[in-house]
Amino acid sequence: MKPLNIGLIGYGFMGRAHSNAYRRVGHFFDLDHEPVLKAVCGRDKDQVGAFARQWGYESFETDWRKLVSRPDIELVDVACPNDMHKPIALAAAKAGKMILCEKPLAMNSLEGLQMTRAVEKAGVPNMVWYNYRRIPAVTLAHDLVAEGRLGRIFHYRAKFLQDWTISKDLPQGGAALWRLDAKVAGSGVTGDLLAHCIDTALWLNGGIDRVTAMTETFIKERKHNLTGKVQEVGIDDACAFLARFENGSLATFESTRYARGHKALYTFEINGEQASLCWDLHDLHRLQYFDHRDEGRLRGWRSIHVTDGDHPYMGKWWVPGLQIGYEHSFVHQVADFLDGLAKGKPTGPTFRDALQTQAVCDAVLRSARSSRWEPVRRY
Ligand code: SOE
Repeated sequence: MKPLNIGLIGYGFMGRAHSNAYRRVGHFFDLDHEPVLKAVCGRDKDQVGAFARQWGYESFETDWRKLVSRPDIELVDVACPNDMHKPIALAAAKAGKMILCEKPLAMNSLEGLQMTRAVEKAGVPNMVWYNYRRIPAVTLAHDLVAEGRLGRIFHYRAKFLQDWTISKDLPQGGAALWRLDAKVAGSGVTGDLLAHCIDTALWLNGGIDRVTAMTETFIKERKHNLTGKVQEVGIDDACAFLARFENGSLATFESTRYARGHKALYTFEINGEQASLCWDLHDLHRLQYFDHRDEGRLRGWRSIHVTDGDHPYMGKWWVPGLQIGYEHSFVHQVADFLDGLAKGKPTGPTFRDALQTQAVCDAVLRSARSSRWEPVRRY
């Protein structure tokens, strides 16, 4: 196996998810490359040093520019807050590094376009961590749709519900709470949660042509952790939108961080002329499937336990019936990236794919402001 030297920037929730994936992938997948945890970067020397020790990184940096310019780093993994994605990706592309970037690609499509042009001009392999595509049941849903089993698609329905920002005493800004700070996150649930739903939807059901949306910010002011002052909240706390896909199907999307009782309820349902399917992150190894072509007396929803050897990715894990979880979607994403690298092929979602998701997010936020249907720009 050829070593592939990783430089990770950011060591929060996603830094851990990615590091875990690099560590495990070679044990379960037969690959040409072996990820080497060369360096991790973060601003706080003590914390990043502790992270490096805990996860087995060979070294650490406190300045991302230094990490990007190190000749021993081949792949830069951008796992820090959204406002830093663009500067890091541009510098990494210029330095000729491969780049894996956390979602959403950027703060908006303009930034996303600059980043996409930069990686394409540099000719460096690139990918965005929309990990839910690689949960085996979601991949199976993709394959069933691609095989045409559902027939003509009429409806796509997705939601992503959480409840962790309901308290008005929760501050915004700083570690972990940057997601509530519009200057750092770019948007609220639209870029953080709906972007996942949109990425899956574009992958399963093709392009979105136009959208009409509404957003709300329920708590208008929160104390800012970095300034200590009570400041206006600029993010969308909730967003719902209607969409028309290019294939003529209609869709509804909804996301909020104010759905008491829901922690990470990502669900989608697709209704086709011949069959329907639905999936739920809280029961992630199951795919519900209904096929109208079944014999009438036996027709009904099948709950497919996606754990068999011939299900996507599952042949690499345990024995049939034993399930895997959330973190494995990241392992699968690294495995596919390394496989693409060996074959000289891009692995989706590339920056360009993620730019299209960003274009839908932008149209949604534009529509929430204009109260009109807005076209989605095609990239
Ligand atoms: C927000 O709470 C969050 O962690 C997102 O940032 C992730 O992308 C999502 O997968 C889970 O929820």
